[in-house]
Amino acid sequence: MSLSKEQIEHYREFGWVSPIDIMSEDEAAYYLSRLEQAELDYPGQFSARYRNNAHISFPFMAELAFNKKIVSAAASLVGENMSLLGTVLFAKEPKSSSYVSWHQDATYMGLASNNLTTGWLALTHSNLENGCVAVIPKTHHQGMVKHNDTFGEDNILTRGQEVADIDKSTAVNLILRPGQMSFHGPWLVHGSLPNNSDSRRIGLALQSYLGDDVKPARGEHHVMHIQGAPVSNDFIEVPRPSETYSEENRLARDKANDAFADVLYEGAKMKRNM
Ligand SMILES: O=C(O)CCC(=O)C(=O)O
Repeated sequence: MSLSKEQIEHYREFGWVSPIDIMSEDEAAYYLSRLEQAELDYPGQFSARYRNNAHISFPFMAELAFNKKIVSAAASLVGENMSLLGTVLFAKEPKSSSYVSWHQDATYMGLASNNLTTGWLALTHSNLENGCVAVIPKTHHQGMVKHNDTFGEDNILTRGQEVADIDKSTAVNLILRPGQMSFHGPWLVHGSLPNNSDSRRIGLALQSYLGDDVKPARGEHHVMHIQGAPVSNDFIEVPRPSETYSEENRLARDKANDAFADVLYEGAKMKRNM
């Protein structure tokens, strides 16, 4: 399902596009139940501190990264030759104070081009009460801006990085039902508030789909080939898993996570216990 001309224009002008219907609520509930079962069966593998790249060791997560509708929508934004840098499970527990400060994705990613897009797939409802993602329109036009590292206790981001001067009055809330998604660009300022509801708020960020002109600017990057031309030798390619939590895929995930943590924390004053 390629995005329409209007949706692509909206993304280019405002920095995001949402909501996009990917799957039914029933299908999203199926993936949520797979996730919740896997959380029980493999304790710690989806925890707040180990939330990156579960798609490397769990086939049901990879299925989402390869979902035809998602891939074709992402290809409308970055081109047909695509790889995936990583996934992040953004789970906010009921009545939790976890939040995401205003930031741009590309800040510490260590990539040399901005031809990438983050897809955020809602596995639960995502709304004002439970802290949906909010975006500041058109901020991507200013390129990369300065962030301050706060390492805030409840801040979900690695370094608690934050853009200081933001006009929050223009923020737009991306309200999604389970099975809908949004895409935002790497320079769009966005964040989210705590979950004040009695239920979990869970989104899977496909972060990010990379076009074929994207190269590492620094550090080691592990990517999964999604479609089109093979991944450039500048990246390390990780295989799509066919087996749940095999030793090989578990190690591949750890290597990808360690390498990405080195990239994200480069030059940081401290490191969280990841
Ligand atoms: O899930 C959230 O609240 C924040 C997501 C986010 O920052 C992202 O997907 O880039």
